[in-house]
Amino acid sequence: MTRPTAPLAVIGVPTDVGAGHRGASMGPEALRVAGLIEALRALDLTVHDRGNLGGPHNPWQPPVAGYRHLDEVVEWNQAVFRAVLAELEQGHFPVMLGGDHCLAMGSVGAVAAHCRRNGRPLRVLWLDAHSDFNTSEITPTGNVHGMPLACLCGIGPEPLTHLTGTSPAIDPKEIKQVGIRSVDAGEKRLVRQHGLDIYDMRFIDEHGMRRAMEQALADMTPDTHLHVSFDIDFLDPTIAPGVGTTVPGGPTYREAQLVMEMIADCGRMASLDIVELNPAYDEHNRSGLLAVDLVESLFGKSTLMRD
Ligand code: 4U7
Ligand code: MN
Ligand code: MN
Ligand code: MN
Repeated sequence: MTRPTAPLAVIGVPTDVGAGHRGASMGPEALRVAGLIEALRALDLTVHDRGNLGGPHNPWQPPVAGYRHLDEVVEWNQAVFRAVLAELEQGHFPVMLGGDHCLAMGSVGAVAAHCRRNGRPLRVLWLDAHSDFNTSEITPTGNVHGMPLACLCGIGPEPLTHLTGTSPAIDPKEIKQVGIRSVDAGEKRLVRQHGLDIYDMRFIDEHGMRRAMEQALADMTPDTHLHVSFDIDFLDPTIAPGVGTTVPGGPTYREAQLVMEMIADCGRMASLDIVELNPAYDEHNRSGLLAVDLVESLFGKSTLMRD
């Protein structure tokens, strides 16, 4: 088993401006209250809790020209981009506590910029019920948390596609998606057009989670930077009800544990988003507690092995 040796920098991103439900802004505190920081320290990791980033409040307006709260989403992501890049430059392992999934434009953008500067290959592992590849033309909702991967691939409004200076920030070939079970009609065309490698629930039913993860983690060179973007709605809603956009038929507790263990074993993870936890929809923080349990496995906690 491999554990990251870099000190972790935990960055709270209390935004829900990208979502269609209020409350993901309470996610960072719910994860801390569930014991995330202590759990990571108990694994002998060095953890700097940076507290929460600041950003514009949620004006709770309807979408304009296909985007809800575009200006606010841009401002939050500029802050995320700066904070994450600063941590990477100090050799830290950034852990973002969301907050809605729009924050991945800033976090993955910073990781991509850092990899580009240091000549390191990048892989983005997207654990989600949704493929988050919408645009203003095809989105059924206007919610920008459904668009981060398209923006990172250069499809979207200028201020979001150019957060890192260069666009596209990432190549679709660098993305692997696991757990997908909700893709909108226009979005389907787009993910096919861009050749995204998607291990959807049908694949997992037929071949099992082990095979899906083996393929999603295959062919990484030793210097590959693996960024994991963990949307809590990846999990089946019977075990994780605390999200705004539940989709039935997700991974079970055991399947989710295996996902985390296989990522830990691959030894490449160098940054992480934990997003979309919405305490307003949770039951006594059980989804927050489950997230902490799974994140422990992600950082190498295992039943039988210690080192
Ligand atoms: B999340 C949706 F229409 N596709 O675009 C949309 F179903 O970050 C949902 O994965 C997006 O939670 C969910 O609004 C975004 C919808
Ligand atoms: Mn340090
Ligand atoms: Mn998502
Ligand atoms: Mn999702």
